[in-house]
Amino acid sequence: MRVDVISIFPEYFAPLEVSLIGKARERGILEVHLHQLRDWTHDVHRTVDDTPYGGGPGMVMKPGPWGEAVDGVLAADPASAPRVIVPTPSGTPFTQKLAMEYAAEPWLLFTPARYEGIDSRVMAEYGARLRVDEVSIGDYVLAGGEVAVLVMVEAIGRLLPGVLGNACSAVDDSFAPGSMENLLEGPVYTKPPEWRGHEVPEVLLSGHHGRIARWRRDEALRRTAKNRPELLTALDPARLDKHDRRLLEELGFPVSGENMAH
Ligand code: 6GU
Repeated sequence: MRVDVISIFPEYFAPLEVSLIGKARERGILEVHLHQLRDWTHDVHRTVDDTPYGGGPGMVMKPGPWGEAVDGVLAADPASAPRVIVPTPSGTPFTQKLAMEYAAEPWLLFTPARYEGIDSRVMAEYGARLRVDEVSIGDYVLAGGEVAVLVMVEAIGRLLPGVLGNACSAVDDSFAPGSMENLLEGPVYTKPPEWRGHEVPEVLLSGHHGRIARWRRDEALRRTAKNRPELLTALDPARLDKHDRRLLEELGFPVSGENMAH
């Protein structure tokens, strides 16, 4: 996969040289191209922002430099076209599902903004020719989109074939479609079996795969009830067995008749 990022702070992306994503780049699975937006300005001050039409606080990023920068990136491969991702707190939520969708693309272009965002005509211009998504990583406001790009590239990059050591690691991620769909993962343990008086749950040492799977599912349900109760109410009742239903009732989330599978 090729990833291009246009930003006034390309140095913000140094973490992409480290760890899993750094290794993926060394192995040629991921190709990252960073671009300085100011390289496409023409004034001595390398200006990228101006006051907003209609008034109001803050500054807006000028369309000119963005247009030239995006055109410059598109020219790298005129036979192809990237999926464009515009990070903004006003965007559609970034989810594991969207990460999986992006991981299947050959080319992504991220356009993280500072100030109050990019002049909307830039998204209109490229939206008419390319797939342009405005995407948010959560309900809080960052000072700029750069950290959001780091988050998204890490979530996407770890899904690329050959990036994770264990091919199954991404399969039972929380939020990944599959057997534990929309349940949080429960606690994990490693050696030693006793640490500072805390013991590893006996079932995990039992070697009994059926009991271990059941225990893990119970813990996933408990943790989801505690930390993300709204995920439990959205569970598909058809996927809940008798044991699930009894535990959910104990936890105060009875599976009501009207939600039951027909
Ligand atoms: Cl993508 N950008 C900014 N600036 N703030 C955010 C965000 C993005 N997602 C959540 N908050």
